[in-house]
Amino acid sequence: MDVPAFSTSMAIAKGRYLLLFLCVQLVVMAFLYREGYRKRVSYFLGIFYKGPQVAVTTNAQNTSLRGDVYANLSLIVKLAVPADSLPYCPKRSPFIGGPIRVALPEGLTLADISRKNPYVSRGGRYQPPDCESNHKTAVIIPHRNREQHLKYLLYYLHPFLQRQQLNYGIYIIHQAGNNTFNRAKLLNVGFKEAMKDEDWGCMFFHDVDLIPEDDRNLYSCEKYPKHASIAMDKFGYKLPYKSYFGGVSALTPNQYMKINGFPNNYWGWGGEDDDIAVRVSLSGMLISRPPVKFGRYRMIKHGHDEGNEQNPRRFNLLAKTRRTWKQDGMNSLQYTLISKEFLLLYTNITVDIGSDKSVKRHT
Ligand code: BGN
Repeated sequence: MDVPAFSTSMAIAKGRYLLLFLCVQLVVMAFLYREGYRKRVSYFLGIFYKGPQVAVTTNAQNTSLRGDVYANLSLIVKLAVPADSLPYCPKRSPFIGGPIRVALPEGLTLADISRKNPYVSRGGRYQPPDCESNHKTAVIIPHRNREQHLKYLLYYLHPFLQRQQLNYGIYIIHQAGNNTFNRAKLLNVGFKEAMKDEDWGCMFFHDVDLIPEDDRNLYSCEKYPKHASIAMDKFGYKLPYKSYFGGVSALTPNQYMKINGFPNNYWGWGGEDDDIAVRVSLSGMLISRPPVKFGRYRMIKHGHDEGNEQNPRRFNLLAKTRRTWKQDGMNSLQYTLISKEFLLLYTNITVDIGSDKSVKRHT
C-alpha cells in the first residue's frame, strides 16, 4: 500500500513549510528590532501612503544610559503621514523611562539645550511628531534673576515632557523692576497670557528651582487640582505637612476659574501656596497627588533671594482667605504687559505687576 508513504511525505513537506515560515518570521522580527520598531512602522506606513513624503529623522545624540533624561528621545521619529492624519498617541507613552538622574551639567548654554531638542519650536512649543497628543499642557514658571536655575530646568523639562508625548508650551513670567516678588500674581498673569495663545487643557505652575526626578509623574491634569511636588529632597522626600501645595501644582482652566485663580496680594515669600490650598478646599474640591515614588523633585540650591524676603503679613492674609478669595484673584487681576517674546526654548513674558505699596491694604 502506498497511502501511508504518501501521507508521510505530505507530513514532511508540511514540516518544511512550517520551518520555512518560522525562519521568515525570525528574519522579520530581527529586522523590526534592529533600529527600533517605530522607525520600521513608519517605513511601512510610508509604503502604503502615497502622499508627499516626510523624511524619517532621528536625533543624533542617543545615549542609552539608564536615568538619562535624553536617552529615549532618539526613538521619536517623524511619521511619514501628514500632521492631520496622525493616529492618537497611546494611553501610556512608550518613551517613559522612570527615574531620572539629575546632575547639573557645567557650562550649559541655551544653544546646547536647543540642539538637544530639535523638535521644539519657537515659544518653547512641542507636539509629538509621530502621534496626536491626548494632552495640551502649558507650564508657567515665575522668574526673576535666576538665569542659571532656568537653564537647568529647561535642560530637564523639555525632554521630560517629550517623553510623556505631550503637546506643550513653556512660559516664563518675568517680574520687571525691583519691587518685592509676587509668585502667585505672576502665575495669574501666566495663566491669562497663555490662554490667549492656545486652548490649553492643563496648566502646570512650576517653581524654577525644582527638577522632576521621575517621568512617571505625569504633567497632565486630573479630576481635582493636582499637587505634583509631593516628595522634594529638601523635605526628605515627603510632604512637609498634609495640606502643602507649593512647588509644582496643576489645574485645568475650569478648576482654576472655580477658585478665582490665585491671590494677588502675597508680596514676598510664603503663604500664597497655603492660600491656594484653602481656595481649593473652599470650592469643594480635593487635592490629587501622584504616587510618592513618582512625585520626586530635586531642589537646586540657592542663597538668599533679594526682593523675596519672608512676608510678615502672610499669617493675617491667610486667616482671611475665606472672606477674600471671591474678590481677590483672576477677577481683580491688573498688570501691564511689557513684552511677550517667542524665544527658542520658551515664551518670555515680562510684566509690571506693581508693588505692595500700590495695593489697598485691608488689615
Ligand atoms: C510654609 C509656608 C509655605 C511654604 C512652606 C514650605 C507660610 C504660611 C504660614 C501660616 N507657609 O510654612 O508658603 O511653601 O512652608 O517651605 O509661611
